[in-house]
Amino acid sequence: MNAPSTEEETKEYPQLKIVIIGESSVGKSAIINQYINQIFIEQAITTIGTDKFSKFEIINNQKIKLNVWDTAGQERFRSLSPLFLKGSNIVLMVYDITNKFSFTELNNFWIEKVKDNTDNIILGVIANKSDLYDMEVVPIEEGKKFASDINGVFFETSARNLETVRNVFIKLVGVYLEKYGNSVNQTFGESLDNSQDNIKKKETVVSFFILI
Ligand SMILES: Nc1nc2c(ncn2[C@@H]2O[C@H](COP(=O)(O)OP(=O)(O)OP(=O)(O)O)[C@@H](O)[C@H]2O)c(=O)[nH]1
Ligand SMILES: [Mg+2]
Repeated sequence: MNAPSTEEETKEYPQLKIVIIGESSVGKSAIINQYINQIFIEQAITTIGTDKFSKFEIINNQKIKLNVWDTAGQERFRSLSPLFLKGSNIVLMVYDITNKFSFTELNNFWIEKVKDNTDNIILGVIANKSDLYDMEVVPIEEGKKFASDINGVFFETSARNLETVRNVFIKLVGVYLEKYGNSVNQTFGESLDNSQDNIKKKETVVSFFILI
């Protein structure tokens, strides 16, 4: 086994599990890629199963490890994504402002999965693809109303724009820490492991399982 090589690998930090859900093509992976790697992926590469990424942030003077779970929106994976909601601290529900169905499915399908599989979470509702405002079919007011009805925090993002994406993560982690994080030494979410998780690391979690 190789010796840990960075400070992050040798110290334990509080962790939060962040899960991103929503219909296929709304831009879940694009948002995560922008946040973790500061790149925008033009082509659609549909997610198979679930991918996990890790990143450290300093928020409210607290160094914290964010474990971000990208899930698959395609209908054939629908039975699986809810499993990954278990143990989450923050859930991001994403829709595409140019796709009405992606918005109505948040209410018709996804919110129930969130309610059934989570406890004490902070919920974000993300109106993505804001750069395509001339093709908008879901008025912002509808998105805001939905967010407020489910006690979620509303955001507009474009996965092309780092600021809009980063704002979501920083704000929601801040809200989470304010609401649930009285003890900064506590380990949140999933237990700490000894693997050499590092910033920008990606793990494909269940893909092989789904393909058999
Ligand atoms: N213009 C624009 N295109 C975007 C934005 N976000 C994502 N896209 C594009 O939309 C397509 C789908 O994005 P993905 O991130 O793969 O969608 P996904 O939600 O991960 O889809 P699944 O993995 O199938 O669930 C890609 O071609 C992206 O480049 C955005 O904010 N603006
Ligand atoms: Mg994806």
